[in-house]
Amino acid sequence: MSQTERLSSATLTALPATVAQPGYDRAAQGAGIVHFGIGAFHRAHQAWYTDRAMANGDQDWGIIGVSLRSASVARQLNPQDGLYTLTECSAAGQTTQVIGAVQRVLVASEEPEAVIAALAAPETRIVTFTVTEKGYCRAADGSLDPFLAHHGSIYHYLELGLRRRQDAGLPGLTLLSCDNLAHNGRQLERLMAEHLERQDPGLARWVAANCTFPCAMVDRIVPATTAADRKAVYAATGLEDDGAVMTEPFSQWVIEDRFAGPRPAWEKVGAELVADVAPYETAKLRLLNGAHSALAYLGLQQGHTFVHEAVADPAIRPLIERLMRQEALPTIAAAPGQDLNAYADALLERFANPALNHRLIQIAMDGSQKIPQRWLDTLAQNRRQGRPCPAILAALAAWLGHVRGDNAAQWGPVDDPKAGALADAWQGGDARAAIARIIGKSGVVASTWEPSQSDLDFLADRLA
Ligand code: CS2
Repeated sequence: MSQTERLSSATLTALPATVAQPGYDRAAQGAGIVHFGIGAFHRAHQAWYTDRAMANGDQDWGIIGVSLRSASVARQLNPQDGLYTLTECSAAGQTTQVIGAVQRVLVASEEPEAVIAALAAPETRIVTFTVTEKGYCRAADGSLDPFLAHHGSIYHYLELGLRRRQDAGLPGLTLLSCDNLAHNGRQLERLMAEHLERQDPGLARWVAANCTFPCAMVDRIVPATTAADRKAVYAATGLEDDGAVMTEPFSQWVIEDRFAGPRPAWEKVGAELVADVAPYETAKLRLLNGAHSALAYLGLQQGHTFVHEAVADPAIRPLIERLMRQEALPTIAAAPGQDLNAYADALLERFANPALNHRLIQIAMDGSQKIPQRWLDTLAQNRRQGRPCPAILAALAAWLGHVRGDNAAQWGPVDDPKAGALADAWQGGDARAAIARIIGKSGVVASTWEPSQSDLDFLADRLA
């Protein structure tokens, strides 16, 4: 065998015994799931659970992945028959396995008909989404931005696929958002309804009667794969893998039990099916993601590159502890048995994982889409309860500095769909004016919170 042979169905037999392979006959599996946004996170999370479910005896839950625009994942995975490796990294070392749940990847902008046909296939029962916060096409007031929704969005393809199902008399679908939005299922349901009310009210009624939109909390830290990671995977497997994903050992998926039809028995392979996801989702967004974004902006400000460096910095660590335990935690009504202090302890340990090399700049992207559910809702609730939030305010000041361009010399231009509007808000350089243009009722960022006079003093002082 040549040294540069690539992972595929044909080369699986060449893998060493240390690399676990799909525990089921891939060729015998139909596809039951269409997934939009087949990035590294999906491959390390929902696809990993689904792979385990099929190894556990579930049949016909193969995944057809869809990228809305970029052909890069299709180029990585299609020549590999959808196969890729997942490597769990911790201080104790790395374990690599091959995941077989993904059957193929479609690029919607290049082959829209194939995407519509996959959505309309009788065997498709579930559509899952990891299209990131900006993929939901929300305007600053939270409503659907019709311009964004009309141009190659999930809504466009769903409309065409669901209409074909309606016309064919097929059952509806479960549309399962796996993005880090508050009440993600309810938001997708509302935004989809707004789109269909404009396009086809009859289809809107059919969707309301035949489809469901469960909420879900998804959690696994998945840093972007680097060239060095691919080399390590090659060393462990003897095969090139362009689709390799690196992740932590931890994983959690809490799903609202609200399916329109059949589903894999994900609960038998580690997922939790519950009546109400809200306490898990709120805790995850405000503690994990809230702390993550704070580490990103405060860490970049202090010259760090990775999460594990920022969380170990004595100038940052107390703020992260405070943000989680004194600011976010009191705003969450825990579910029975949910121990939020233990959750915060576990998060600090996960952030400290020295083997993950999770880049702060990766978390720093798209802040305008992330901070509302990570920080601003927490600030609003604490305001009502009369509790000060100096840690979140310090993080917010660091973000405002980031979008002003404070880190651009080292890390390049601000990566955010609202980068232009954020830069415009900073024109003139006056911090108070910029803050007013960025946060508030008609600001760039959708906000349930507005700074008080003393918050403004605090922020402006830090930005001086
Ligand atoms: C991170 C998340 O990039 C980010 O914004 O906060 O991707 C985070 O790693 C995941 O939500 C963890 O489950």
